[in-house]
Amino acid sequence: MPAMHKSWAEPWKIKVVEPVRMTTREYREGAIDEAGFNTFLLRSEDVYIDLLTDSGTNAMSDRQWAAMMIGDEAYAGSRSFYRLEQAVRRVYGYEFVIPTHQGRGAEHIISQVLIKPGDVIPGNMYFTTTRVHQELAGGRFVDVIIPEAHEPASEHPFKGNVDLQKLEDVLRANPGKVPYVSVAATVNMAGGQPISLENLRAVRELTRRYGVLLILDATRVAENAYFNQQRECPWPIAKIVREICSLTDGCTMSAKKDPLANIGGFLALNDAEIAEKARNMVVIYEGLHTYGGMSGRDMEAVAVGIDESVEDAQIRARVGQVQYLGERLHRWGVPIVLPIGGHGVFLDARAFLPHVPQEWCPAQSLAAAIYLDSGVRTMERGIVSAGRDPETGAERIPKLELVRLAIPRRVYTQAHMDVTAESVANVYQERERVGGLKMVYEPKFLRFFQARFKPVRVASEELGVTERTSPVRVG
Ligand code: P70
Repeated sequence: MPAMHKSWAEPWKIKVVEPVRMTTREYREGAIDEAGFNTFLLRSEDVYIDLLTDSGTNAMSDRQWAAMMIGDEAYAGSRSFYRLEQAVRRVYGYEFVIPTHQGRGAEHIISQVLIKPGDVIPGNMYFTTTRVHQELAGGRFVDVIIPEAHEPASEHPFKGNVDLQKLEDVLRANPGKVPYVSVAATVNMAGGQPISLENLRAVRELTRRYGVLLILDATRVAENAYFNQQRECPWPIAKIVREICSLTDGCTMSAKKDPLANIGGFLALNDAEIAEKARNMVVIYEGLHTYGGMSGRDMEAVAVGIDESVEDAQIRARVGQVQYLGERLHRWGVPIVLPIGGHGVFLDARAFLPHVPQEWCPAQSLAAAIYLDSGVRTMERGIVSAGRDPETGAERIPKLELVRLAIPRRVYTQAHMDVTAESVANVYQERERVGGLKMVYEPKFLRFFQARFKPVRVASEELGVTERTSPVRVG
């Protein structure tokens, strides 16, 4: 292995650049108003530094681009599919590979194949698309993550761990009704927090004992492996990734994250019968089982990206950049989720805006305020994302009310992180001026993507101050 220096640096140099645009505050006021105060509805042209998501926003390597040129666009039996299949078998170790257009395509198929109406699916915290597909298949998600995961300030090194007692209680109380346990590595909604190998082994033991499957959301498994390496087990990343996968029966993957592609995903399994059912479903919703919604060149890019994603130097620099931003904010006293996660820094909007009640969507409002300050785009991960209970229609009130600054892979420099940190610190200094938002348009499914908001005028008596509106400041 090459010598590791104390400081990380990216194991690549930049060959192509894309200009970004800076705008005035006045311009951004118009843009966010037009977007209904929802950062998902902004035009990317109006964004300066885009930290909305690390999904599909990766910069590909010259090798990935080169591989795209030799993509085989055959409808059936594409050579590029077999390359992808080989990469998945080599790196993750699953036998059967079913390509999908992206992660949620794989989630849809595994949910339809394994879940019956009335089933219960325990998991280490919900993810929006994963849960909605479980519910659409007639299942109900039950959160069995450790309680520390819901505490932004808890510095537990593996906040993605499963509460084994809680899991066993669910398994015991629902015989024949748990088709599989759903485990994510890392846990997005908890702040990009890892699960430990030790915990995963114990979960594996329980699922064996109760005869249920264990399905991994492998979307950010290499990032999880980095934390395992640093905190638990000093193996190379590739070996840890392989170990995590070997403890599970299959995985869903969004190739838009870890595997460094712009689009794509797959479902991977070890059971031939389940794979057969899934392959039969994929042709209805995604495409033939040798492309599943991806073009041949997309599959090439994913295949090469999978190998790059488990290189030690690559993952160290990737997570290192996230840590750099998080440490800056933490040092300046900005409330963030600790420990700092793998794919982004999560601001604790309740602690940031204690004067904004949760029904006024503090995280949504904070994301709008940061955009207004600098043109940096972030994402709400709080009450708006949590949505409503499909049975009762009641609002879900999550304990975590967060704003995520997700870092695209290989896209921004340390200087971009500095500018971002300065902007967030600036909003923090002026936080008293940021108020709330109320939803004026609410879509039925995954409402956070398309919902629209209007600033709420905060009654001055409630705050003990004069005139405040949000997130457009008045002072
Ligand atoms: C994000 C993206 C996608 C994702 C994920 C995990 C742990 C599955 C998927 C689905 C995109 C996103 C999705 C919903 C709400 C906001 C943003 N996460 N599992 O930004 O994969 O997007 O390929 O269908 O994080 O975190 P895909």
